[in-house]
Amino acid sequence: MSERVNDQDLSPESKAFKYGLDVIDKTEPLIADYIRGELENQRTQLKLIASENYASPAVLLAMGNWFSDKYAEGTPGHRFYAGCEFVDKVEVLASEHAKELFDAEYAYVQPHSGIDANLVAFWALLAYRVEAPFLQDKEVRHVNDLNDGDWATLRKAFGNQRMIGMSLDAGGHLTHGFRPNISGKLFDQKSYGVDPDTECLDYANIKLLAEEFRPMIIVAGYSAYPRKVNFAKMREIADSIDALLMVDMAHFSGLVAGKVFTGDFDPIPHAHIVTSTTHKSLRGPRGGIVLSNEKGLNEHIDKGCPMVLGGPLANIMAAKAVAFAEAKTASFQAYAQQVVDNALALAEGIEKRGGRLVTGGTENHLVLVDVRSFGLTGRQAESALEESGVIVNRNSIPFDPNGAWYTSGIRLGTPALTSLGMDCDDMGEVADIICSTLSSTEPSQTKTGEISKAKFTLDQSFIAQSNGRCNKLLSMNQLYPNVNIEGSI
Ligand code: DSN
Repeated sequence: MSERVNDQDLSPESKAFKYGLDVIDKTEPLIADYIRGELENQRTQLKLIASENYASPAVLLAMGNWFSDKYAEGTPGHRFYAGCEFVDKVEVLASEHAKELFDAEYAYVQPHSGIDANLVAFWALLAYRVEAPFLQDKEVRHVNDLNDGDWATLRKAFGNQRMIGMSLDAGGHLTHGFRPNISGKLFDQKSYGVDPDTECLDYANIKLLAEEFRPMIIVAGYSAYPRKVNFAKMREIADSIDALLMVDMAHFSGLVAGKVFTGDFDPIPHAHIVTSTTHKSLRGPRGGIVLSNEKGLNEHIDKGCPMVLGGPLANIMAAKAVAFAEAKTASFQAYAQQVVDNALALAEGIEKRGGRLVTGGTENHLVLVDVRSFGLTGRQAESALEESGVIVNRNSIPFDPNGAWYTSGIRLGTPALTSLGMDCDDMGEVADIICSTLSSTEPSQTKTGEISKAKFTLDQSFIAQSNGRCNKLLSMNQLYPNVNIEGSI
């Protein structure tokens, strides 16, 4: 907890947030209280959600201003609204920063989230591969110029395409063609999994599936796979069947930006199109981006709004520009390397204490623990750890016998704790808190005498001790050490 100090001694960051909260207090004090409460929670819990991070005060402040009030559908210089002088500057700057950061020819910074970025990418690929050749064949420039019969044919062609993506239990993502997401309703999808013995991707098998199924799109990328992906190999597979390679690097874009993933493991030179969120390991505001080096694809990506996106959020694009500027620095590269070093130290610490690691280890920012090694389901492990002061999410593991709700795993990520300044020694302590909690957790019995998949017992004094250990780590590695909001009216 920050100490109360005189206003004149406050840092600029403290003044910005403290006075901002004072303004909100005058209109809806409950919201000001909830904002303070969230900071307090984030300062007192060990955050190991692999997809979360802590954006800098500069990124946070760039989001909260009058850019939020401006409509700007279209692209810089080609808007459907007047008065976009500064929105244009913001979008161009964010896009230039992204191109330089990722060494990409083209960057579209409007998507509001990862799902949106993937939707933009899917529609751009469909427009590139299906719509544009069809219009050319019919010798018209625009879909509005097609007669009703040809339009019906084109619409059927959109719905008649195939894709492959990584299966959910192997660590793939719902937006990679699974039925609960629009991508699964739009495309005929088959998924590739991992080798049952190594739990790693088997490129020969992916190639076989691709040759058999002949998808138009191959999606690579994951949200719970603790290994690197060889994008050069994925591109070879795509080229061999004339498919388009799309990489969703939402989880590891910070490691690409920080030059930890290079060569075959950097997706930008290999994929036709790359999507990402901006708020995970990249440590920016919540949002998405689309990158490409493919000639002719950019004009279709540019149509993301209004094809599948609402008007761009200029305040968020401004915050993306700030985050990309931060990610271009040497200190961000050191951060990205530390994220990976910390994940390795965490993995080793957990394995040493009896936890089974999916794939036997990690090469990125995340660790997937098979909590059956502690006699628990993922659901029990997630809840017990929350009581201990450690925030994680339960996750399916390959061939999970407990299904997607209870699961057999927990996913741990190091981007947030690394942003706090924690190092490999700290990861030893984190591994010990996690493993001692899981070892001390006992599944309860259901009313019918079976072992529950959700309920458990954990000793209260143990919980207090664990929370104390978490708070000690957090007090030595404070969140926003120069932000003090104590004493707001
Ligand atoms: N945000 C993603 C994750 O937690 O990996 C899910 O969409």
